[in-house]
Amino acid sequence: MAPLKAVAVLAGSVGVSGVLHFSQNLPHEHTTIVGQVRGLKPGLHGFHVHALGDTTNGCLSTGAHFNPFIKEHGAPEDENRHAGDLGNIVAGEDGIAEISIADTHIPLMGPNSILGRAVVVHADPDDLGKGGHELSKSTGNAGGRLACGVIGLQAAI
Ligand SMILES: [Cu+2]
Ligand SMILES: [Zn+2]
Repeated sequence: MAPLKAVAVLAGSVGVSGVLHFSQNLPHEHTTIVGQVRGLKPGLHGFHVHALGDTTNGCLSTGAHFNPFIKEHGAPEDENRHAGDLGNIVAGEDGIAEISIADTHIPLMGPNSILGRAVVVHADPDDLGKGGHELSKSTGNAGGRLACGVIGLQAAI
């Protein structure tokens, strides 16, 4: 069975952009995400898979964090986390975040596939559910949505 590949082209209203490549080799194995996001303020930025691939109202219409198992917001390494909770990406002084993630909660295959949903990059750090803010357990209080992209199928080469 060939690996399943997908791509998301991120865009937003504030000059943040990027391309992310997704790959999964087998059902129940991890999905990898490799790519770059540019135009960011240096530092941490919340990074999630949101439930909907709807960008009719920009990133606002991509819904909440992808959460098929009705859990609370958390860190990627937490058992109690939304499937879409990928923590933070880190932009350097050049505003570029290099992304290399392997995660078992975001399959491209099967009933809880992230295909057709959206990746979102936020203005602020994700507090991973531990910030004590009223939004910590739902969004990580990660602030506005700077850029997003729909996760779409790519040719398996
Ligand atoms: Cu988000
Ligand atoms: Zn979440």
